[in-house]
Amino acid sequence: MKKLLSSLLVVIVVASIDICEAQNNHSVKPNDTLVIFQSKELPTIDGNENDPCWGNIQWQPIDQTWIPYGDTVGRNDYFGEYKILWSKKTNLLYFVVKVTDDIFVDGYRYNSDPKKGDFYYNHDMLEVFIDEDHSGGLHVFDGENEIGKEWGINSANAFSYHMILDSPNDRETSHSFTACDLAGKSWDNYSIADYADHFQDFAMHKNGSEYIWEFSLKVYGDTYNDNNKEKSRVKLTSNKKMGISLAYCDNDDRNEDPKTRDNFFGSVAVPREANNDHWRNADLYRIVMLSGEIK
Ligand SMILES: [Ca+2]
Ligand SMILES: [Ca+2]
Ligand SMILES: [Ca+2]
Ligand SMILES: [Ca+2]
Repeated sequence: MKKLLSSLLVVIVVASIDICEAQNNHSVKPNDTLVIFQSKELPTIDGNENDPCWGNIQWQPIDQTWIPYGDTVGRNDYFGEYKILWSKKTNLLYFVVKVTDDIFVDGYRYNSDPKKGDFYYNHDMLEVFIDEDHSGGLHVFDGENEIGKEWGINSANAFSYHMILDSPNDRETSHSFTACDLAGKSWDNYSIADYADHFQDFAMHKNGSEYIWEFSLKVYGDTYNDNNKEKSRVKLTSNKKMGISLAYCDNDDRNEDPKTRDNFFGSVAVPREANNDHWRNADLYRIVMLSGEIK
């Protein structure tokens, strides 16, 4: 009896630890390696997931509510998932991301001067975070001294692509977007970069409240320099490890001024104290591994 009681206790303790750590039943943790298969055929980047190569790949969730932390939202308000493939031939990563969002709040207008632009993250927007060498660490600025310690010494240590565009009309597709990210040396001396040309192809298709984002991405290393991009372009190879997370900013109020995001959803479970860290720190990006296996 005593033995039974103690094993019951162990079960209860383990179960409650699990409840504390997991924000929901499908939590993916940063260390749960995502194997990215090679693509036999390349997907057509048209905002349609019907390419045979996508059919062979499993959906991955973007289901962790980072803001407000642990919040639950209805399936109609937001639902998101993604797939990734890679190609040796084109040296590109391919993504398809399916998002349900009841109200699409767009209207962001890009300006490289942060004083003149709107805050992009208060509009509906997809984010892709990539740390090519899975180094982790800070990546906001090319900072020196104290700034470097707090915000990073190399902004190219990892990229956070804030992908934003106006919604196409229903059953139509858009091919142009902005990929915003911070660049510069400090909060006194920075700009909003547009890295849209890091994406070889891009499409977003609207079908009612469902949005299919499909795109291909070039991968750059941490020696990246805007004036000589190709020099830091990384050759994708089998068994290569990287850090990649995806996230979605959801705002559902078109009329508010100023706009404020309602929710921020991410593809990995993170602790409460790191609920909004991806944009500045790559430590908790999900580990991915490029597989030699062709699907
Ligand atoms: Ca397609
Ligand atoms: Ca929504
Ligand atoms: Ca890095
Ligand atoms: Ca929305």
